[in-house]
Amino acid sequence: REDLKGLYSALLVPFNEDGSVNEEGLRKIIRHNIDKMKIDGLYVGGSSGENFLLGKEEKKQIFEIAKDEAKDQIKLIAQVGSSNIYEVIELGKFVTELGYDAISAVTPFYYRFNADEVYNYYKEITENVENDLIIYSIPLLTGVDMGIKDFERLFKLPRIVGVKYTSADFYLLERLRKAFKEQLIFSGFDEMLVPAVANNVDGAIGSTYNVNGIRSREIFDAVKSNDLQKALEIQNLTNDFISAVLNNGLYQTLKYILQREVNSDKQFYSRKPMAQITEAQKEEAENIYQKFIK
Ligand code: NAY
Repeated sequence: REDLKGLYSALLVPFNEDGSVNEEGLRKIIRHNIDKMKIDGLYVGGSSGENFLLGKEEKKQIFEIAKDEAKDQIKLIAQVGSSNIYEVIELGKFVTELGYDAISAVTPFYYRFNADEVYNYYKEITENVENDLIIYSIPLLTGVDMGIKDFERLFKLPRIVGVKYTSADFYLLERLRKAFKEQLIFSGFDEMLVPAVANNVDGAIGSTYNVNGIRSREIFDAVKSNDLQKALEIQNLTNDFISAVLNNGLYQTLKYILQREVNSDKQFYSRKPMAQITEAQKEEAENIYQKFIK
């Protein structure tokens, strides 16, 4: 469990124009994360990987490529969750075979599942997949809001080792941290890294670390060594970057920057129904790249 701590990029996935996975581009992004961003691990199959737009075989393909490229150089967490529990279990077994360090599963969404249903979903996964599991809580996108009692019950399940907490509720984060010292808590909002680390999270998982990993590590370390002034300075600059990216289209802009960083002559497309980057967005993405990353 201790070994899983650290800074993870939520892996972005480049697609070809026809919607298939751009394997060469994906390998380059993984290398960029390992060699240049010096990241501790990758979170594969998250929102940032456009995972919820993909079929089962495509998810497997991405899990395989990521493991094949990263080998044992960094830690790998596979997000296998969805509302199809049989697929979740199949993917969980698949990535465990491949050697992933842990699995993660988003709360089941779309239907308004009650707390018992959410609990039973995790219970069933942990009973069937022999790997550590990190709950993926992202109420903003799933509509599933969990309170301290819900977490308490889930954390008693033997294989559950923590939560990827993508929420701006710092009161709940503070309560969770105090109550569950043994559980791993990963912060999910890159723009709120300072307050998350100040609340003693064990790590962070985010999309912007794919291109802003070095600065994010500096923020993490500065808070840890009680240099709040320095941490805030870098967070301020980082958030100028993140705000610009969010205003211009999150995944489109990050993928444009990655395409520039890894020198790919092929465009990194998004998966439909995500929109493709427009000429005006490209121009702004280039400005952002020149200003903050290059
Ligand atoms: C993932 O891919 O599952 C995530 O990392 C979730 C965390 C990201 N949240 C979303 C909604 O994309 O990194 C964050 C986020 O992109 C970043 O903080 C900018 O808001």
